Amino acid sequence: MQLKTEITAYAKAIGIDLIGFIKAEPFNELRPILEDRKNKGHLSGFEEADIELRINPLKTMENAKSIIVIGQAYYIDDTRLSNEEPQLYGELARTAWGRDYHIVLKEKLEALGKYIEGLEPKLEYKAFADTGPLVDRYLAYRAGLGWYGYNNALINKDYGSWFFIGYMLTNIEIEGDAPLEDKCMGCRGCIEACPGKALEEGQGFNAKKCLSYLLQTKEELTEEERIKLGNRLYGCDICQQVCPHNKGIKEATSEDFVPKELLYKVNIEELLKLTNKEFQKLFSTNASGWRGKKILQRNAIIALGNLKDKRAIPLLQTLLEDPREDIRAYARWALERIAGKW
Ligand code: B12
Repeated sequence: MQLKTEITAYAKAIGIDLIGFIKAEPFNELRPILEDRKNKGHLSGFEEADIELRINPLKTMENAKSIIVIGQAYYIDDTRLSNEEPQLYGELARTAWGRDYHIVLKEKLEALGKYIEGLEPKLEYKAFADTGPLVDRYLAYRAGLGWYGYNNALINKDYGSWFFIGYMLTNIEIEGDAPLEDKCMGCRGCIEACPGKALEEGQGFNAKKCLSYLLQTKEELTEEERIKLGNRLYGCDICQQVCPHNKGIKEATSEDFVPKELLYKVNIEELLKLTNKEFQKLFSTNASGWRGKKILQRNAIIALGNLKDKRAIPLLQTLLEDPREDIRAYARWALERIAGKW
């Protein structure tokens, strides 16, 4: 108990918003959920494909005894945002505001690991945020960080669903926490508001219909899908924005998730003219950068079509000469959309 209290206190001191603990044991109860999604073809393909690895922490670290799960709040109030609004802009979802959360959470976990090593020199650990094999939301649910919403998000009473999840498998025994009793109020607001109709009754979810997926996939997008994207460049927040559990919640205290060099309203003209080096500089520490320049530029071209702003025509016309065939095709589509064809 002493160890757990000390770890928790240190976590708070270094700005970790939420922390909980669970035993590292197979989570067999997850198997039917994952198999069902897989059989229906509703997984995104971005998650670990091997179900055994997803449900059994011992396959990743055979001497694991406990899992420390952390949550990092990322809601930033409008008053902390720049008023700058480029003429033609595309929007980043909150997940891509400020510093890349993968980096931020990894730093927190590493700092925590170092601290625990000082208390328990035999400590071994493996830390992950988002890209690890296990199911992050389930770990956070089991560790008492929140409850599931109909929007599939894990929701916390203080921070709503606006928190990222990270975890650390460790070889030390720590007493586990229990899941919360709280529940989603079941208003169905998210199910109705989801622009892609990805959310289904009974906590179902078809990732392939989620706008967040469409903005990341390298597959060619249909006309209908392109139109649904609006002027989004990366991520979609609608199912969280409409959630009543997200009203009156606490802001992120750290500055990490305040957009700085890269505003959340991204200047599309600039984005479309970036060299590889400039892209690297601006996007390598942003969560939207992992999919590469071409996907973000594709989304920017679709956004120009959807904005239906004639000022975009000269820019789109230059892209008709782009060496990349698919970029030329999306530019043609955007010009037709501005001309009123779609
Ligand atoms: C692949 C992926 C995606 C895919 C697929 C999303 C999905 N819902 O499966 C896409 C690209 C669409 C996506 C989008 C987003 N993502 Co994402 N994503 C992931 C990733 C890598 C794997 C998700 C996964 O395993 N899906 C499979 C399903 C089965 O798992 P699940 O989502 O946890 O589903 C749970 C519920 O459905 C619930 N459940 C299912 N049936 C039932 C039945 C009952 C009765 C109950 C109570 C519960 C229940 O249990 C499941 C197991 O936990 C995780 C990180 C990770 N490694 O886990 C991040 C993660 C889920 N994403 C995250 C975020 C922030 C987002 C976005 C908000 C980003 C954005 N702004 O666009 C959206 C939200 C979309 C949504 N409503 O889910 C956060 C969520 C944080 C939170 N507080 O919930 C995570 C955890 C990343 C992180 N480490 O912080 N994402």
